[in-house]
Amino acid sequence: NTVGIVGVPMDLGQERRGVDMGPSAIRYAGLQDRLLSLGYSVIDYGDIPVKGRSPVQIGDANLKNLQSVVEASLNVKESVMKMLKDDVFPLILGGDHSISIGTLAAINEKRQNVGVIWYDAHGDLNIPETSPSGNIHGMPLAVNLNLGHSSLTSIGAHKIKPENIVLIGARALDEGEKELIQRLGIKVFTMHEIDRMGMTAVIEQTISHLKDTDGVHLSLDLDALDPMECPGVGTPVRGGITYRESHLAMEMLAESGLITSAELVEVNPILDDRNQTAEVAVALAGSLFGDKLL
Ligand code: DIR
Ligand code: MN
Ligand code: MN
Ligand code: MN
Repeated sequence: NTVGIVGVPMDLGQERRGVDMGPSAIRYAGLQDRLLSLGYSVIDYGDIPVKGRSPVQIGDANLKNLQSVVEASLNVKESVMKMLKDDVFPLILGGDHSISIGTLAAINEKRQNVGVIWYDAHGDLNIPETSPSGNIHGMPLAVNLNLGHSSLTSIGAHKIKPENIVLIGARALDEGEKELIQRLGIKVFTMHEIDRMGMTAVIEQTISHLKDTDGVHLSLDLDALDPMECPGVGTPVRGGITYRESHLAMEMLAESGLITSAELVEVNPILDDRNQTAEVAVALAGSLFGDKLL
């Protein structure tokens, strides 16, 4: 069993500096040793080249840094396709959440009926017409539904079906995102459902919702967790998922055997408290890869 790691030092999908150092922070927090201690082989594919920020590209309507994000996404796609060809488990380290455009583009080339768990305070379901910010990290899940600017949607040929998506931890959805969720009937467990049903039932229902897919990609935005546990994120939203609930979620997903790829995104060491958020990311990866307390 081999895990392939690739870093995407990407910060062009949003406005806070520092999230491009996420891959270093997560590696420094001991990701590789964690996986080795669980009995996996690990291949580190290094980091994907991502352009610097300046000069800021404003050209296209409400899509900041569009051209550089497209270029980086094509490189992410190529690298994840290489991992899939090598038959390793792809584990992608962000970078901001715009990296998912490339990761899912690759996964969709290989698999037909891909499931996605979007563990995030946000929906990332904006399109340029609805985005309040113009930041592409608020758009990748929409792009994976084939919605949005054609230079983003054309990065991947096959798209995710709305019924194969589950959002967990949502608590900061924009109006356009709410409308899209209703219209497409996307399954969402907001903080309300997590509080009300408990994480056990949320993950049980997630697993049964996605059981007939052809593998599930876990897209883990660390801002899904409460900012008290994960302060090192660019867009913190209070009232988030706890550390223990998140471990439980990862442990149950590990037991399900459904997860076939994953990414850890939005870790920003500049905003962090002594690399705590990267350490949480590594701890959760441990549970996702089958670590047991006993
Ligand atoms: C907001 C923030 N919905 C936007 N999105 C974030 O700019 O589109 N996603 N932070 O993780
Ligand atoms: Mn940069
Ligand atoms: Mn996100
Ligand atoms: Mn988020």
